[in-house]
Amino acid sequence: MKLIVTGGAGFIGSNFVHHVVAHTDHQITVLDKLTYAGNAASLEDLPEDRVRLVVGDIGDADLIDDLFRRHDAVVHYAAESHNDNSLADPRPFLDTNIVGTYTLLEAARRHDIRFHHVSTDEVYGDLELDDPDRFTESTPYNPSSPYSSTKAGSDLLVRAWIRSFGVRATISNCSNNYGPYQHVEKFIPRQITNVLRGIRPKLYGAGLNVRDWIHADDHSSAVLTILGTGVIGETYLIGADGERSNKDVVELILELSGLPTDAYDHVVDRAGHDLRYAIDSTKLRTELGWRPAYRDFREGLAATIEWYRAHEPWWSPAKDATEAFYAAQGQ
Ligand code: NAD
Ligand code: TDX
Repeated sequence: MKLIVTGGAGFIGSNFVHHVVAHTDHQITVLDKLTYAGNAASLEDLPEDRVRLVVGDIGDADLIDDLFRRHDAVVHYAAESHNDNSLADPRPFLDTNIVGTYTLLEAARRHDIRFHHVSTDEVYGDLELDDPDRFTESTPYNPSSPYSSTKAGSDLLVRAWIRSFGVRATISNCSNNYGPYQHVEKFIPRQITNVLRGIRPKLYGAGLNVRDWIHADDHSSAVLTILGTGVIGETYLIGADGERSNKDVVELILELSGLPTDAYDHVVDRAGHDLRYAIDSTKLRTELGWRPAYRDFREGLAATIEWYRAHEPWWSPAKDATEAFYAAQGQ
């Protein structure tokens, strides 16, 4: 299969490209604008005869037309992905997440190309800490931030293009990912690289917010499963039963780094901060037989800390600007 991976130089997209190269014979064209979040170095150890990088914007209709003509399927990861950035400046989120996805859908319609849309559990809003329910495919949309509302909007565009125009698409909504190649603006890499630089980790508010962690490689295996055997028109939730409070995660990073578990700071909370996300992935497991491979968060986190320790040249160019952005907001 000839596959286009949009956003394939970002965190989850690059993990997916590594996964596909290791587990299939597919040829991959990565389409990535290389924004501040994209890094060609995340793809540099991959075979050149299997993976090609095209630097471009998903909103460039002519470029998309040309690429879609020559491929069988597209897996759409490209997005503006960081909630804190979306609070500071929402505009790029509308351009890429909404108009960019629209541009891809129009081309998918013209070329009848198989389309998989990668989305997030944040479209469902948040849950109370003691709510026994988790998100399912039938939970109503209720996004909180500019980021999550533009992802919700993109999901709804995909649904409409399936129903109105017969686009052969599937959608997945995944929980919080961790693993190698994640930008230092995000929670886990920010705290790991803070510790590596001798800076105290920064917890928003009281740190009681809960995220449902999944290793990026498990997200990749789930997307590959859906691309292979998912039913056109269907949505699948992806999660690995990994609920943890932010405070627990910071304490574990400190413990695994050999530091006192209270050596962190509480900082200004995020505006509109979602309290808890939790995914029920029964549909994906029972209908498509998917299972996560990374079941021990402590082990996965220890390996992720080791990856950042060993890859300082990959992350350090972005670290100072990222911390300056946070410092300006008291975070
Ligand atoms: P990321 O910010 O690390 O990567 C995004 C990539 O998209 C970058 O390489 C960037 O250069 C590229 N990009 C941005 N705008 C573009 C444009 N207009 N045209 C072409 N390329 C563009 O994001 P991520 O964390 O890897 O997330 C990837 C996808 O997965 C997103 O759609 C996100 O909503 C979704 N998702 C992320 C998580 C998570 O925990 N990070 C969880 C669930 C779903
Ligand atoms: O320094 C920090 N301190 C802190 O306490 C940062 C950067 C974050 N946090 C908190 C906020 C969240 O409760 O940690 C939690 C995780 O924060 P992020 O890494 O920014 O992730 P989140 O907002 O949960 O969104 C992520 O998961 C869903 C991804 O960034 C999204 O792209 C994805 O859709």
